[in-house]
Amino acid sequence: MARRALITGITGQDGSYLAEHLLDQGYDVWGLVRGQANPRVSRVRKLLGDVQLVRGDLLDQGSLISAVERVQPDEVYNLGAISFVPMSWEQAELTAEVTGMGVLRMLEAIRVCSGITASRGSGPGQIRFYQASSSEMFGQVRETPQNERTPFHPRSPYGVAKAYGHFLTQNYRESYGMFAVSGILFNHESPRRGAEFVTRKVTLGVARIKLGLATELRLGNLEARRDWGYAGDYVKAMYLMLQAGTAEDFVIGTGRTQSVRELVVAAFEAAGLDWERHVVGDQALHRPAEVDLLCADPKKARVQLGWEPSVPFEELVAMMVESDMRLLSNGDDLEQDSSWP
Ligand code: NDP
Ligand code: GDR
Repeated sequence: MARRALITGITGQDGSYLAEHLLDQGYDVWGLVRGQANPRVSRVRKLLGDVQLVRGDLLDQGSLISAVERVQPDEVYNLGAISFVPMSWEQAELTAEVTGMGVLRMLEAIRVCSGITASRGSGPGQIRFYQASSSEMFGQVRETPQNERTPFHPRSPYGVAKAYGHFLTQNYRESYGMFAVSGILFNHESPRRGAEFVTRKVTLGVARIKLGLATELRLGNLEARRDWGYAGDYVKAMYLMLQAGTAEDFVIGTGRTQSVRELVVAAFEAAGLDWERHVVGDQALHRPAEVDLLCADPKKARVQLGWEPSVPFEELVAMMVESDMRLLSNGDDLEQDSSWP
């Protein structure tokens, strides 16, 4: 019988790539969707025709228990979250509930449905659990590159909520013997990236300027450095972590770091534009506390999982610019709230 996976966050960037990858592996794929008339659900239906949907919300314990009972998954990938860092200052409590407590609710749903207690731990045939942890947990780093042993110092309510989910996943593994792991993923991008994140904001901005739809692009901190990879590669690492012989956490990234300024230069160059004529610095788009430098040490994943990134930074940026040029040339565009930092 085909293995069965349940993905929370199926309507997001990673959810779509992971679903495609698992379908390719012959999985029976289910996605958890929320809301009454969530417009992103119809997009998922079109993009991922073979995925089955089950209703549920990370804010609602009962709905997660019902979803696990109905789907009877072999693997659960918990990608659902409020994932935009600036939003986590504006709605810190909601972020804690969805991004942090949501992990507890999902783990409890698995524990209850599997009949696991402290005295009766997890056995063979158990549900395997993947938690989408983040390099944002490192925050203000004292060492670079960052690996699985680097201490956390999160700099946003989002990072704090992710750290809670991370430690809780570790704790359920240690308390109940559950196969529960976290991937500490560094920034990963694609043409499906949300328009509010800086890579997509820049590539959409470049495409609009190139096509004469805009003249300027307002940005915040150009000096922050990130380790940017391709989302299609990173979902494969999630899958590999759940196929491993032992339950362990892994850092996933490229091992290279670029500044936002370098991202801007690469994107404008890809369209043959001079960035200095169009980019406007905006103090209002700076964050209350910034993560200045992230750079992964993905050695453990390379050695133990055989995982390697395949798309270099410049190629990734060019891919996104090209895709946004095509999108806008077809008369489509994405709504963007320009007040978000
Ligand atoms: P997206 O923001 O694209 O997707 C987030 C998903 O979470 C959406 O499908 C959204 O569904 C869902 N969601 C939001 N609130 C709830 C809720 N209350 N109940 C159930 N689902 C909910 O994120 P990405 O795909 O980029 O990231 C996937 C995960 O990986 C996230 O947890 C993110 O924090 C984490 N991460 C991402 C990295 C990256 O660089 N992309 C790096 C490291 C970690 P809806 O359509 O209903 O809003
Ligand atoms: P990040 O991604 O916060 O790293 O979180 P984002 O793309 O939002 O920011 C990256 C860096 O760019 C700087 N920046 C701007 N960012 C945005 N969004 N808009 C701007 O105008 C702008 N100008 C400069 C930011 O200050 C920051 O330093 C992402 C999310 O996917 C998280 O969910 C995930 O956990 C982490 O990556 C790893």
